[in-house]
Amino acid sequence: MAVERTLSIIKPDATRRNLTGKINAKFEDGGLRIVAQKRVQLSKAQAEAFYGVHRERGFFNDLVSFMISGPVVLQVLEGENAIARNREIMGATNPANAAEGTIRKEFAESIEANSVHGSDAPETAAQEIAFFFAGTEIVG
Ligand code: IDP
Ligand code: MG
Repeated sequence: MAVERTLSIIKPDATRRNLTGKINAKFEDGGLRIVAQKRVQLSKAQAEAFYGVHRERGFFNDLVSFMISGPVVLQVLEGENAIARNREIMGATNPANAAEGTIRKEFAESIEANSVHGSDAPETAAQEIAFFFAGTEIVG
């Protein structure tokens, strides 16, 4: 295993319910370190670009509207095997399929409003981190 970094987003359904601290505790208890964090309101253009890979999916417009419906918390998480580890801590995309103890099992409202985003591979993690953070904003 190697130390990796991954991009995490605490989504608007979770910031609205004041769950940032409870979600961050899951990351920290799970062995990940929050090495960058900022609360922002995404623009429509940013949300469309970030989720561009899903542009052809039927849920794309709804997803973009949801992601700009309130503030998000952008984060870089660091740790051993951080990309896969974060996906384990998050749980399955659809909370109905998420394992006990995961963020999505405990907090997600629906398959769309599922509380967190996490990068899915080393290449996307690097791209997604660079999309939102300057190198100087990340302090390991
Ligand atoms: P992931 O977030 O677990 O990586 P992706 O398939 O990459 O899941 O989908 C990105 C996001 O799009 C999901 O987290 C969720 O918010 C939304 N999404 C995925 N599938 C659906 C769907 O079938 N209906 C509505 N929204 C969806
Ligand atoms: Mg994904």
